Amino acid sequence: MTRTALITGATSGIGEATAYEFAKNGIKLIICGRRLERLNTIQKALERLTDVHILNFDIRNKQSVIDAIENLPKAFKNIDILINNAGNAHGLDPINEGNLDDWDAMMDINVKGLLYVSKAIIPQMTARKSGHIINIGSSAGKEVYPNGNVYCATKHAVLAITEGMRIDLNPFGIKVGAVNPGMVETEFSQVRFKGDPTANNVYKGFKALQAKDVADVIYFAISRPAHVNLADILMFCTAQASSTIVNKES
Ligand code: NDP
Ligand code: 8X3
Repeated sequence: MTRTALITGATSGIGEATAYEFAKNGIKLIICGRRLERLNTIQKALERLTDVHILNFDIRNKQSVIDAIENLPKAFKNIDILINNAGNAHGLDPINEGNLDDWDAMMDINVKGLLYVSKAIIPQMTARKSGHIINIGSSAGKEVYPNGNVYCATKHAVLAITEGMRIDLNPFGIKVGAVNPGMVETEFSQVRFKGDPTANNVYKGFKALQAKDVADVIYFAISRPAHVNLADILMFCTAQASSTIVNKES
């Protein structure tokens, strides 16, 4: 039977690549994000492969999240797969110089937004006693690096929430796992460094992970047999050994 997936943060990077991967494999899609134009373009491109519905909301707005998911059309109401991907880093400053708005954004999007979407979808999964949730964490959820403070805290929280979900949803047969990438060349650094034209220099001198590399792993995770759950995947590009050790060409 055709499964339906809801992907947050599907307008760029890992979320967009995951939408393409799922569409190629015939999974029905609900794609989410704030940038409506991009959602429209992606919908147009993917509709040749699968049915695609758009949800346009800011994940920080609890009521918008609840309303959007409650009012899904009948054909998209039953969500089998939830990919909690929306998120970003905002700033890279020592804790003593951190910006409160950056901290709010990261906590509100990466942690609270993920919880709002999950809260809106989990009840239908528990009622049906099936479902699969994948939270996109980060290597930053496994270790803290200089100036990463609050971003790392949000990703540590994502991992704690993932474990909590897996434990609490276990009686319902719901799979829960995390995919934790190291550096991926997406719009992530442009957001982190607020549009600085040199933002993507962080990927210079080595071959970083690409969004499709992560999407491949996410698709692998959701295509395992019913009795197999990939609980926690840490992935790096070959040049990266840890958050701070990257083998760059000099
Ligand atoms: P991108 O910046 O390319 O994508 C971020 C996505 O999140 C966009 O689709 C954006 O959509 C969405 N998003 C951001 N803020 C909001 C919001 N307030 N409401 C709704 N959607 C929002 O980055 P990535 O693809 O790299 O990031 C995806 C995930 O992967 C994040 O959780 C990130 O922390 C994680 N990650 C990234 C790594 C990297 O190095 N790139 C490494 C490890 C993890 P829109 O702006 O349209 O709302
Ligand atoms: C994104 C990767 O190294 O900037 O989670 O934290 S990193």
